[in-house]
Amino acid sequence: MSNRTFTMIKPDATSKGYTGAILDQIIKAGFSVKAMKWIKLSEEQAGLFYNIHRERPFFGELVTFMSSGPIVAAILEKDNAVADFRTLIGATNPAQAAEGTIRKNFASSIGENAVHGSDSNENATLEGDFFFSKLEHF
Ligand code: 3AN
Repeated sequence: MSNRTFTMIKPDATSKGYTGAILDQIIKAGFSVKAMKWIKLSEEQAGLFYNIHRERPFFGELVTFMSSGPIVAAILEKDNAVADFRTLIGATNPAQAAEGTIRKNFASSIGENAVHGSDSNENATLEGDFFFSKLEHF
């Protein structure tokens, strides 16, 4: 699965009406969509997804935010998908994100930063499997 990554368009971006523009930027950058769903997470589900951050000081804020509205979850395919997608979205803190990146264009703060992108091939697989059954991606 080294040619696949997992993304979420986060509640700040869906609520501001940026979903279409963000998907357009992702597709124009050469990614193809292999699975996609529009879904609202419960606090429990958001906590499970971000379990690795459970001990971090921002965990409660992160879970509240990620369950505050709908998200778009998707599996994306492209050569070198994980690294290329991290480049496309930019730094975690949009104030430090490079010009033209999705977070520079659409994010407002380090917590509400518009999109998620997997940080490794292993996590891309785990995160994709969290949202999609085998029947839902191909
Ligand atoms: P990234 O999403 O760029 O891989 P991580 O894995 O360090 O960043 O953090 C996961 C998520 O936790 C971020 N996307 C962001 O929403 C949130 N987060 C990270 N650092 C902070 C922070 N200092 N304050 C609030 N939320 C944060």
